[in-house]
Amino acid sequence: MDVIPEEDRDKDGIIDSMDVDDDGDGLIEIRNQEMLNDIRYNPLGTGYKTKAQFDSEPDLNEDPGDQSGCGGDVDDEGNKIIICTGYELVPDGGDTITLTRNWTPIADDFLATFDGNGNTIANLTIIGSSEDSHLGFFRIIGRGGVVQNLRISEAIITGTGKRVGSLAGEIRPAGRANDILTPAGYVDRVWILNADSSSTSLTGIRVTSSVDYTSGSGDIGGFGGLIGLSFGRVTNSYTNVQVVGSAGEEVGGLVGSNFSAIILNSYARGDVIGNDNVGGLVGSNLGGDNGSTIMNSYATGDVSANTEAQSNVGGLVGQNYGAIIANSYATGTVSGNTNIGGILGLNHAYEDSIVTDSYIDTSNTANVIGENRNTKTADVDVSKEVLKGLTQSGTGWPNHSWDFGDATQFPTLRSYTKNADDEQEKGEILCGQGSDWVSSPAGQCSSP
Ligand SMILES: [Ca+2]
Ligand SMILES: [Ca+2]
Ligand SMILES: [Ca+2]
Repeated sequence: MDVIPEEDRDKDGIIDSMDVDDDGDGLIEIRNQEMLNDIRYNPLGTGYKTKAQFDSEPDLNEDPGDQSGCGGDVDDEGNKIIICTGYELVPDGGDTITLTRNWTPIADDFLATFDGNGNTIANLTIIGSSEDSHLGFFRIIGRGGVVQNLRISEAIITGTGKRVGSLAGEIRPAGRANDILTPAGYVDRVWILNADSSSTSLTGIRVTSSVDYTSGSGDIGGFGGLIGLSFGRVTNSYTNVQVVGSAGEEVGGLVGSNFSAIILNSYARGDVIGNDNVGGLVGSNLGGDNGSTIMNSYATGDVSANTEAQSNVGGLVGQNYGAIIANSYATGTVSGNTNIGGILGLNHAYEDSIVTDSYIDTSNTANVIGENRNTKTADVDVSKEVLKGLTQSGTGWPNHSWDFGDATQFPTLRSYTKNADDEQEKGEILCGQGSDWVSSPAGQCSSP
């Protein structure tokens, strides 16, 4: 009887059942909950390491885990390039990995690529204590880390520490080491959603007791539907979750605190409740050394704050300090103590606190900006408009990012309505770095 040879899909000489990277793209296939959990044992993504292997050899330099068949490309001299740089989701039997146990956040510094391939992680439940800061599927998406094309459904994250998000507690900034610049952590096309979008009891992030908030750099509350504190980039992502920071500072539907960071083509739909600096999309947009930008984004949830003397509540952003908000809108109601605005609670006087081409609906009784302290008129250009039926000529917003719909529809973002695999339809991308980020149509960066 003939033996049928086992398949070697990427033809790297390692049969599929022994190959951790069957398709040779450098990303290790993750098929089930156990494998997903094992990612934590190699946050560099250079091999597949189990808990047993990690317990016997925690040093990745000594043992990165199973690298059988990693990569598979062949170099000019015919040598196989054996390298893996991350993970990809290929769920057994479908498009979802359903978690059956509470999740322990992965990695103090996730430095690899995690590509969901459009698949879903369901039932993400994290229960943290007051000792735990950095809660999320990942604790921290580190420098050079990339998370993309992932859906997370039915997420409930409950913690009492700082920096809490469904996907990650924090995204780290760019940095230079040995004269090599490594980019900031990057999140693209990550969607946090309900299994039943018509549900009235939205799942989401609930921070149930007080946070020991101490002002000063590096000590920020940061509760967001997606990310607690971001020093990186979030693009083409959305959340449909409720975010409750009952005593939280910097609370946002997408990102709690956006600090020298970028948010582009993203939106949040859930209601947001916090104490101070609370926004439908972002709690605090802080320029820091490199400036922050929120562009082509919107929020639809109602936003409210508790009893702090100064609450800074915005339908889109709570406070804006030395940072940019552009081409955006919000539709939620806003309520709180002081500095309450349909788009923005407080715009600081600090140089380059810019809010342009951003709108709330004419039916909204709130001010567009609660308190604007930037007296440079060119820096602030906001108004009430009839949001349904906004047009490109009326807004100046780029057609490649926005789908303006008809007179019965709010504008939506094209990156969600078009085929994401079509490079021409991916909408805007970011070109440049530091404070020089500009958005351009996909594939049109004029310089590296
Ligand atoms: Ca193979
Ligand atoms: Ca692969
Ligand atoms: Ca391979």
